Amino acid sequence: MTASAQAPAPRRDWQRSVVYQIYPRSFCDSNGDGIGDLKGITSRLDHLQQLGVDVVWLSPVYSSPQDDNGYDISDYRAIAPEFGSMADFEEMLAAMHARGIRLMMDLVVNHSSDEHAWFQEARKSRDNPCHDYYIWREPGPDGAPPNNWEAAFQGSVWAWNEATGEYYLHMFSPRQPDLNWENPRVRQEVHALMRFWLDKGVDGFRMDVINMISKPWRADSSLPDAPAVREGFLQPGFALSCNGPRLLEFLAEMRREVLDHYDTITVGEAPMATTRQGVQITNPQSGALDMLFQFEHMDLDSQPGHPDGKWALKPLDLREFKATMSRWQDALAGQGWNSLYLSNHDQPRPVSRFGDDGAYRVASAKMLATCLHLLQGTPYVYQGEELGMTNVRFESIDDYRDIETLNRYRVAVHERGQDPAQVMAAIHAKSRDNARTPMHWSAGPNAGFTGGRPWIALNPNFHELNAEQALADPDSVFHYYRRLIALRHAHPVIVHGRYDLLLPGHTEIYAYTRSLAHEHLLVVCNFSAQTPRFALPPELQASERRLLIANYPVDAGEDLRSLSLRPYEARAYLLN
Ligand code: TEU
Ligand code: CA
Repeated sequence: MTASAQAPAPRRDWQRSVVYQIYPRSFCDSNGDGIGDLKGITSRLDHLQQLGVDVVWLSPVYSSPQDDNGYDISDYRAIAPEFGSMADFEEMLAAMHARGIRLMMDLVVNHSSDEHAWFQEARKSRDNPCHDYYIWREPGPDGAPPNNWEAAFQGSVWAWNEATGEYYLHMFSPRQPDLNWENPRVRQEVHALMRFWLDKGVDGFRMDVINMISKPWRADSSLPDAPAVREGFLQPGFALSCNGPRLLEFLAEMRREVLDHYDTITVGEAPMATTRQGVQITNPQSGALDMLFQFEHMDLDSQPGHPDGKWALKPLDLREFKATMSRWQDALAGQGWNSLYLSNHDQPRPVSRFGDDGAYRVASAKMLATCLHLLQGTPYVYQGEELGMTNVRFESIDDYRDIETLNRYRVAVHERGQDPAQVMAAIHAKSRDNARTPMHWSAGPNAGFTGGRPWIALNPNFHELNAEQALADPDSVFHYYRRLIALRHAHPVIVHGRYDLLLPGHTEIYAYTRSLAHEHLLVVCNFSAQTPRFALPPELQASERRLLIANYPVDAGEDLRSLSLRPYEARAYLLN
């Protein structure tokens, strides 16, 4: 296909959209095998419609040995049997479309599963036609791996392939070999599989680690050891494999070959991305994608440069959080488009991480949502976030299922002799399974998630924290999210207004304004259990105000010139 003249005009309604992420394994099980599935999703679309979301991002449902819960795909054109059939998929898609909800699929093409036919072929011999679909290196001296890079899920990024006498590269698990995007045939295969799903009627893609498809080294170069941050151990290889020189070219080609021929919504996941790349990739004229997931705000509660990476905990400094969010707000304004998230299937629950999941759970969940949803960008809600679901604290490592968590425990405790209690404390704070315990639908058996035995244990707090209870309570987190989403749809200032940070140095309050023509939106959020005072800046004092939303009862006539905020209080006013 060539860049045709009949390409549809770019649609911008993703700018006023809210996206809801479904992690299918944990959403709703329809047949009692303990695993969430497509029919389960279809049966719960009322929930999404009531919430008012516009788009669903569905984590992978393709054929997969499930080494990394579907982020290891063995057939890009088939549905994994545990999730259902292609007919179930089509039924789900039609049911979403009937409700005006669009569907973004997860596109995982930095790597495939080792069970994908391409890799099964590629590993047979060096002259196999698929061999060059993957990234190979000769062994080092004594047959050792080519270098000291450590994979995201522990161990070397190199795995040995006996039949060819070579190592192959895997940035994640050894069962997720990296594809070689330098090979044009790989790119054509990806374009073809994207068309397959778009022709079926899906509306776009969330693209897994998309900035890893171009490696920052030459296809045939030998790869030197990474500098040691921990003597005698493997060294983090992640940063060394993102953002290669051909990234923009590969994405432009994908846009030209595929995306421009459909009406799509796209978001690229981009660890290590800078605001400069954010603009390059999401600029409406010259960029290839609508949005990017950047990670800078997700890194602020780990110690920078620490060899234990995300597991080296550090308390969040709100000033850093504000500075990071503001940098992205400012850099992309008019130049690109932000995606706004505090939560997804890889991250702990935001109310536990940035709020208070005890006495102030409801207040702080609402405060975090206020702060995020009134920024410029497209907000993402991860399943259960709209209920204020919390982190889980399994006592035994045996209750965890996530490959990253299990490998971390094994290596830290059994290979490095770290204190198991400390390792577990970090797992309680950061494990990806915090987000993956089943969705809480009701106070019934297994929270209404399954009639069988769930693949991962539930968070025991579902008795008092579940969708049935939340829908019946007008003051619930759910109804608060519903109102925030409706506000975005109703007020252009929330979508397009200019962002200005107030009080950058305040350690407890995150306050900002959004301005469009003569309209100003004022957002005040208390990130603490204290009662700090907020003073309205003098230039805003004369204006008329209308309260848009708040998480505590508010006296309409209250003097905003000096306000004592309650724990985790949030308010948003329209000022004229
Ligand atoms: O994640 C890639 C990524 O960079 C991280 O979020 C990663 O999971 C994190 O560093 C671990 O703490 C994507 C997917 O979202 C994730 O679920 C997959 O495991 C990974 O790619 C591999 O496909
Ligand atoms: Ca099932």
